Amino acid sequence: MKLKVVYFGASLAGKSTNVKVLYDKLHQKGITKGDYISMETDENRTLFVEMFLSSFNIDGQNIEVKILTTPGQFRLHPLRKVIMKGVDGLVFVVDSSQERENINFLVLRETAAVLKEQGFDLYSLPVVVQYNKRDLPDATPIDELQPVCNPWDTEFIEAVAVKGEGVVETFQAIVKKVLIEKACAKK
Ligand SMILES: Nc1nc2c(ncn2[C@@H]2O[C@H](COP(=O)(O)OP(=O)(O)OP(=O)(O)O)[C@@H](O)[C@H]2O)c(=O)[nH]1
Ligand SMILES: [Mg+2]
Repeated sequence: MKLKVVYFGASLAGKSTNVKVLYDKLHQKGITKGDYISMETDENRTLFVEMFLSSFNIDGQNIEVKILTTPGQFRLHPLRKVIMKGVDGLVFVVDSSQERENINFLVLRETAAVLKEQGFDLYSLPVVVQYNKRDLPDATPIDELQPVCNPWDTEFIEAVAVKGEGVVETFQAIVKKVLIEKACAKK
């Protein structure tokens, strides 16, 4: 079974950090397939996409998950459409710093529009919300973030992606959600 999971979120929210750390951790466990592919600008900003494959067996069935990030910068908007094509599940990486609160919301709205153009409803897809940068001294309280950043009222995970905290947990949560969704769709 092949699955596609896309990490989206505001520019500098920590999407690339998540996916890099995740690759290293899954690679150590021997459940990656091929290399980590990345295209960055000079300032380490995502220019096009990062991606890798994770491949593992559950009860004799092979599951192959393609993990991608979207570029957060608004000028790269058209690329997001390509990346979202055929997506099975999403991780919304939220920047917890106070000054980014509005930007998180704008990205949510814009992502819903991008998906709509492709016949997907953001609010019906399996999603996990990750509140990243919880180490920041000005991190917005979760109670304040929830009404803005979690309209699904879905599972959320607190993370400090730079330290690897919450990264694998987020991945496990979204894969579980997608697999449950697929199992229900078969019935
Ligand atoms: N304090 C703190 N900084 C973080 C955390 N996660 C990521 N960062 C930092 O935030 C900055 C942006 O991280 P990236 O992973 O490049 O962000 P991005 O979402 O991929 O950004 P774009 O590619 O521009 O969309 C980097 O300097 C990271 O080191 C975290 O948990 N805490
Ligand atoms: Mg990036």
